[in-house]
Amino acid sequence: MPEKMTDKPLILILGDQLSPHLSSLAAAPDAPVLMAELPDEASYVRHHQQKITLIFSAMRHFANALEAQGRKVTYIHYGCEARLNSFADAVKMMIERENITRLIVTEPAEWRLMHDMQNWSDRLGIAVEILPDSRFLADHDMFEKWADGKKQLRMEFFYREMRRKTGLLMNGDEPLGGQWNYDADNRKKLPKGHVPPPRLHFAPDAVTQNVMHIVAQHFGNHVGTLDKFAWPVTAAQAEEQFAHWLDFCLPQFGDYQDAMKTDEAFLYHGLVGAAINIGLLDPLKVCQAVEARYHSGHAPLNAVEGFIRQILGWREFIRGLYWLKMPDYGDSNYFDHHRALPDFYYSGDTDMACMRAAIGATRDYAYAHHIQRLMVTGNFALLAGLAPEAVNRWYLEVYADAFEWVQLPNTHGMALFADGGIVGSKPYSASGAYINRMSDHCSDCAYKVKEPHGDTACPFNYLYWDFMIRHRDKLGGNPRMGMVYRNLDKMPDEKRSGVVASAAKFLEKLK
Ligand code: DLZ
Repeated sequence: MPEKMTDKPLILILGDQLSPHLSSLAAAPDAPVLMAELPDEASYVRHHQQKITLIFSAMRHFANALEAQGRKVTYIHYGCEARLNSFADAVKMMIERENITRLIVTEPAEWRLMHDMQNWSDRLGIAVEILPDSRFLADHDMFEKWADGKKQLRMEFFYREMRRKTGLLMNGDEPLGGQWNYDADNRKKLPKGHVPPPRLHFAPDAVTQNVMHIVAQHFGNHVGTLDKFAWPVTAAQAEEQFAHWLDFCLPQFGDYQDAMKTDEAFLYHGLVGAAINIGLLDPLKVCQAVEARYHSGHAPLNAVEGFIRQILGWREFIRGLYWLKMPDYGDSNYFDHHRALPDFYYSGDTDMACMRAAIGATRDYAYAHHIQRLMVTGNFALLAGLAPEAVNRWYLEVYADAFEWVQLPNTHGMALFADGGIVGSKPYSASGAYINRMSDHCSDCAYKVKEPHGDTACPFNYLYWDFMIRHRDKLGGNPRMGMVYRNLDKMPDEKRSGVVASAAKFLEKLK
């Protein structure tokens, strides 16, 4: 038989598929593996330096672990094969070099790559098997069936389905404790002087240090710094960090989930998003470990349910919605917002203390927690009318956990309401009062949170009302915005004109 006819499979593993139980690995236990650090992936947006470092280092560690288990791995290091820019280039090289006849790959998490991959069989002349990603707890079919015929897709109802499907936090058919959602208990401000527990960080090992040199050399002009890099880069490290969080942070995670504090980027947050999204932690196991802490009496239900909702509910809902609505989900611009992203989204150089803290954490750690992302940088982008496309790109660049499937619905839909209400039922918008209630930022800010307008007033205050005035035609009829518009109607004319004038002045100078 000519050599070309023999079955020579190859498994391609992508940088966010670093899981030993991946469907592609399970499908062909003896097949060799290809992994590649590629210019196209590293540059399709200007990823934060720590994000590239994390992915390359975790990929290298994962490749080493596969080799230790006896797998043959071809690993292409960044810049070592000058002709190879894309995954298709790398596979083509393997076809030419090794006579590969069949490619096995777990479905990519991003639409652009899936779209590309669907042509590979024709382009490359081999069989291409794209397998489901069983690391997600809801497959495409389940989400499509759930969404079918529904006028509105709301996370809360999907989440209940997922609780029933997995049995997590269930008591027979009923939710444990009698309620599905304890979010109302999870909005406490940190007491004055409260010191959150220390976090487990991982000093860069030799593999990470090598990657850091490459990143400094090729991506040194991308956002962020490397000196505070402390991400777990192996499954063992991610598990160690998670176990530490279970012991020291989970019990108060619920209470302080929405709180913000200057110079405390992590507070009680799990920091597991990046590790789960690249495959170092398994989402179901993480949820089960958290649930076990409730049953053993080590964590209250509001903390445990709040965490599980993020992973089992929100994460799966967002992923289902992304695949349902792509490829044009990000094209909408409900409010017709077109303002350029101000430079301080990269530099952090702003007098607004809350923005400085959120962007500073982003720069230093490729991380900011969900309220900083939603109610500070996201809220500002919405109120100031920044162009969704620019804001989406920024969120995709700057966070270690950001892949388009999770970033786009969260930014475009939840933070910016640019989808006109597919993800959320109303815009998440707030004035400075909310930020003051949930943080200590306002006491050390150049602006005064109690002033509604004027040069020294908190910009969130007048931008909030200016946004409501500008978009009354789109929001005035939304039942969930009724109270806001009733308050606007009661606003004295003098305050109203002050708000509009302050917003115009501020936005004119915004660069
Ligand atoms: C994000 C990223 C980066 C920066 N670099 C690589 C890479 O060089 N090689 C790779 O396999 N994956 C990388 N990734 C992750 C991919 O972009 C990700 O797998 C796809 O976007 C699908 O989600």
